[in-house]
Amino acid sequence: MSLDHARLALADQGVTLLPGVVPAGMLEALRAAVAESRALERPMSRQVLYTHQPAPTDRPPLSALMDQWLSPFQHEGPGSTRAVADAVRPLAEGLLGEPGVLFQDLLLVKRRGQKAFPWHQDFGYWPVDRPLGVVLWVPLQPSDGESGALRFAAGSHRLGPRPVVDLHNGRPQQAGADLAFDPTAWPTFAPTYAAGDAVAFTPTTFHASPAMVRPGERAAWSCIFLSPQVRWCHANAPNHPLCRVVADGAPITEHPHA
Ligand SMILES: O=C(O)CCC(=O)C(=O)O
Repeated sequence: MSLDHARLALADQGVTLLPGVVPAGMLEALRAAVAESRALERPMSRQVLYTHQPAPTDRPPLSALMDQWLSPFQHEGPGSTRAVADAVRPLAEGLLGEPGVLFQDLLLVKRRGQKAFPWHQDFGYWPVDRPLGVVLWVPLQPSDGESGALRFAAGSHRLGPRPVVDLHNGRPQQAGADLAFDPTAWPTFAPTYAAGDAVAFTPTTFHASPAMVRPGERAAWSCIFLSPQVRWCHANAPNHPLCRVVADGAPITEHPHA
């Protein structure tokens, strides 16, 4: 599929599969980043981001769902994903149709016993003012539903921003908020990913991943490139760690946010 076709599919469906776009060397580098993050005991995210209030005390740690390292591209040397993020930038910019600002990336490892990730949009977790950007999700081995591969509600980006979800229970974080999203109302796009496939989706496309039921683990890497039109907006996710370092209202910049 050409990049133009993929950009149109992304606009229309909110998601598009990009077969064979990630070379073996990049997958190897990302697997090495997972191994290095573990070997160096880099801290994993301890909890789901509760965007507007402290984590409720009765919630388990994030490791009930997944092992996650936030923004490994910001590190230098071993375990850094910076080179891979730089290498996929042209793809992301081709999909955006404009220059991209690398906002954050994630290493995401799912093992048997960890729970399913519920339906959610990503935009509500970010301290930015508009959902203009593209998320690339790259499984580091062939993946399907039984290994907890990411799936999508095709077209659901048309709902626009909906309340941010508590990933431990799939309900809105804010008491009384109405998610107004029914996954059965949208066609489910649940690819079987071959090695080297990636999927692109928008910040408001609802997505979820089932529990891993195979032995071993499912590792994935995701990265987010935003439009340069986007501005920091602390009010969208005041508890995001970047709110401590970026100026509210300023155009977004890349790490180190000087
Ligand atoms: O990798 C996964 O299974 C879920 C990741 C996800 O949904 C996210 O990071 O927003």
